[in-house]
Amino acid sequence: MTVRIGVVGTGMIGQDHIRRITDVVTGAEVVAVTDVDIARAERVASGVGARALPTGQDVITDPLVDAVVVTSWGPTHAEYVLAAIAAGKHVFCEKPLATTAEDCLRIVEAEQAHGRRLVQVGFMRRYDQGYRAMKRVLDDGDLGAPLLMHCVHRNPTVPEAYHSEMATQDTAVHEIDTIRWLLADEIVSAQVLTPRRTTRRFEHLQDPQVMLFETASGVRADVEVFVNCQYGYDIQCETVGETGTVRLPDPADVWLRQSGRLSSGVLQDWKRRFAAAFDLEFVEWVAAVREGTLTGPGAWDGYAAAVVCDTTVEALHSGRAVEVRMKDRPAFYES
Ligand code: NAD
Ligand code: ISE
Repeated sequence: MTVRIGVVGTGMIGQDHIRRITDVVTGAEVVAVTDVDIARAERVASGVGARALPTGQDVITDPLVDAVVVTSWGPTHAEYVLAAIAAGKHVFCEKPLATTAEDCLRIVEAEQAHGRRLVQVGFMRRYDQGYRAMKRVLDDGDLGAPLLMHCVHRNPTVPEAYHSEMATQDTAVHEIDTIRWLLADEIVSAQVLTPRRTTRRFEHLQDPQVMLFETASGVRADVEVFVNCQYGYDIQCETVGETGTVRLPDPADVWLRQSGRLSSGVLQDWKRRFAAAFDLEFVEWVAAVREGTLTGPGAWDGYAAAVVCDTTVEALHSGRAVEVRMKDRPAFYES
């Protein structure tokens, strides 16, 4: 069976996922798209032989759409995910699941009322081969108990619209999910350090920031977010265990020896850094939709990330360590 997909939001990542579903994934096709910029939706639709429909609701309720991909702006996600659950359709939602923890909880409750998992959140690092290899090492237990994690998330530049809270909500949200997933542990407190600010930033922005997280089992994780680092897109992660450490590999590249220098390139954006992870994310999601058994990051992970993000933003404003106040995980989301 071919999974017929409707896409809500045909901006940058929406177009990239449409290309991916069309050219990379087998067993799926994009049949309908929409965007508030309807001319953009029509342009994108014509490129893949899909229909451009007037609204997200039209796409979600269309009888020819089996599953939905939500790639519109963050504040619109909750409405579309809830509509997809109401229609009984699988929905892949780019991060964030919703922009408030309350909305994430409404989604969690709606999904439980429906009775089976329908929601997957776009935390694509869980599909990156380096992160997966690190998870295998940690799960094997050869390093003993994990004690510390050191993470770095650098972007070359960000636009003026990017504000200090987005360092958490838009950027470190990926580390928040990977810390929870790699350690199979919950984050229980957050603190934010605000070092000397780079001169290469818009005036309103605190950049860089250092986030300090503690997990329920006592692991300490530090995350450096530096979104105007100038030199490239750089993601690093190291976990320190009792008998050794495990570190994320840098993306493969050739080493150049020339003019007395040894050098290799640094990628410039998330699109290329995680291209293979995005591909695998969609291959596995489509396979799971066909089988009706979702295993990727779900609504509970979206909720947990949102609560930790809210706590981290509170910590940024207060300058203090703040306790994470999260609901207990329902049995529905165990395993
Ligand atoms: P974008 O601005 O390029 O695209 C968003 C599109 O949504 C625009 O075309 C806009 O017109 C459309 N839109 C806005 N409101 C809408 C509505 N109510 N109904 C239908 N369409 C609507 O943004 P983007 O960079 O593509 O980001 C989209 C989402 O993807 C964001 O939530 C972002 O956080 C996420 N994202 C994830 C990653 C990742 O690494 N996983 C990377 C980039 C973006
Ligand atoms: C962007 O939205 C992403 O999700 C990227 O992965 C991240 O590196 C960037 O900082 C965000 O703005």
